[in-house]
Amino acid sequence: MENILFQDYKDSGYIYLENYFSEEDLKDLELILHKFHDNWLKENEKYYQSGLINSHSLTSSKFITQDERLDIFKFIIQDKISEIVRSLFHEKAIFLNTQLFFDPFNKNQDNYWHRDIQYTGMSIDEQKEKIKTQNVIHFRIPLQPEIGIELIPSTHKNWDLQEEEETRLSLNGRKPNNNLQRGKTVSLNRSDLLIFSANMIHRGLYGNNRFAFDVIFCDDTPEFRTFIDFKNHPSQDELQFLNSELF
Ligand SMILES: O=C(O)CCC(=O)C(=O)O
Repeated sequence: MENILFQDYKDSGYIYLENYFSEEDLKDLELILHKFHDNWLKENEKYYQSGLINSHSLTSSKFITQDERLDIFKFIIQDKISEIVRSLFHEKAIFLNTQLFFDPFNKNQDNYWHRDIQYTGMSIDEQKEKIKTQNVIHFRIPLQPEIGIELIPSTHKNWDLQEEEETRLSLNGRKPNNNLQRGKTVSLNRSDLLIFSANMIHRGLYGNNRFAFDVIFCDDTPEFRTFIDFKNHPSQDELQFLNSELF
């Protein structure tokens, strides 16, 4: 199973595992996520109303208790996740952060094609090189059925076609939400798992009151470590309860 997954990911940049989590796996997590989200919405109403579609850094949030934070860490390191992480990264991987994705306040808000790396300030030439060696991988855990993620297979290692680059970067009259020929939609249901490279061209499809938890891992390199906010990682005390090489 692990080698097949690795080959799939290597070729296409994503893996879709249908019905991967049980209700038992999700039920405690879901309560914590809703508690976080309800509080987050209250404090960030202004930003939500002006367009935010995600929150992040749940494990350093004041909205959850120490026990809830530990439960999130336990969810992240469970075998169902960490065995896949181990098989996808050539070298050691490290936990980067968490995000929650939801629908925009304005139901007509446009989605946008992007590669996460385009927001790092690197030149296009640097980005083209870095996607060949650097890995950032999202594990998306939908709690609600959602229209899903649209992605362009294999672009985790291959650069855009001209139309794709122009769309992502709003060039030559194209807009980031324009449809792309090679786009492939992966619809998601509660209990599915979608793993995809943040380097690849992708966009979230809004609707159905989506509510998805993303856990993100990256290469454990000095370069990435400078980006990691270690407040989101377990403390030495917490590590006693978490037997994992992912922190
Ligand atoms: O779901 C979304 O809205 C976008 C997801 C995304 O871009 C990401 O996870 O990097």
